[in-house]
Amino acid sequence: MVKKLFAPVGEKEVTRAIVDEFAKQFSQYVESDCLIIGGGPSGLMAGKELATRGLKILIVERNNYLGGGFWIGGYLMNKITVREPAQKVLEELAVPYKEVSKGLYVADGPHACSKLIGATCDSGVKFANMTVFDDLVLREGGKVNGAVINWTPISSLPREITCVDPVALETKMVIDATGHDASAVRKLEERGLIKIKGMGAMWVERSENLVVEHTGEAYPGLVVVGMAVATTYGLPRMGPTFGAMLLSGKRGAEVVLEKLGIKKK
Ligand code: 48F
Repeated sequence: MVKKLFAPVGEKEVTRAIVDEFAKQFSQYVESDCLIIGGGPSGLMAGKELATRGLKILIVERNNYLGGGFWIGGYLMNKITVREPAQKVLEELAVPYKEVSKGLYVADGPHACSKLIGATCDSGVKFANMTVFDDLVLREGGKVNGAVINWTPISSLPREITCVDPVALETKMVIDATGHDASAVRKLEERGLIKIKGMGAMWVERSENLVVEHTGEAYPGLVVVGMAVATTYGLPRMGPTFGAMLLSGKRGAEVVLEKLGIKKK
């Protein structure tokens, strides 16, 4: 005789709970205030800041897991670094860190990444994971008004097995937080609407400042954050230091608020 520790709920109730809740949320987020493509450090940070201000935010992430490159510092070693003043963001997130030399701080990747994901979830951001960004929605006058998405596994199925059309989401602003790929900006380049410069060689001291400085609206309705900024504007890469990703995410959120006419706090 099995002791009844759990509630008497069967398979059909479990399946229905998943389907109903997923469908309800998906339907609600077909329209949002801001759609963020990419759930790495810059996208998560931007999402957290915007949702904290009460905006309806969806992050589209092609992987099952969130966090992008933030789990691992570099070269498969799970310590992440930030340079002054970005340790203040680690403090905000309650991530333990230590100063290893003047102005350079180190933290555990899994701890920093899971805290950032947790804070983003707590702020009210919703996620479409295993979902790949496919294209932009462009309206007359050229403003970005949404994104076309599909299930990630669809792209690895042979054409003879299936051809599944994507679906589209409408939004007021899109943020490209896809890292080195700059996937959303690339869609504009494919149409001759923008010219991508491609990421420059590594130079940490210059790159972090430049990435934060260039964070902004690259095209009406499209804000670029994180490493996608370096790719778009030909800025040097920075390697495994993440301060600029966190601060660029914050800056990107400020730009979205400005564009939507929402006052700074
Ligand atoms: O690469 P990623 O972590 O970008 P980031 O936020 O931070 C960059 C750093 O991790 C590091 C660095 C500086 O410290 O050089 O690389 O700019 O996160 C980007 C996320 O976007 C997802 C991808 O899976 C990752 O989680 N992504 C990329 N392309 C798509 C996408 C796409 N087409 N559709 C959906 N998600």
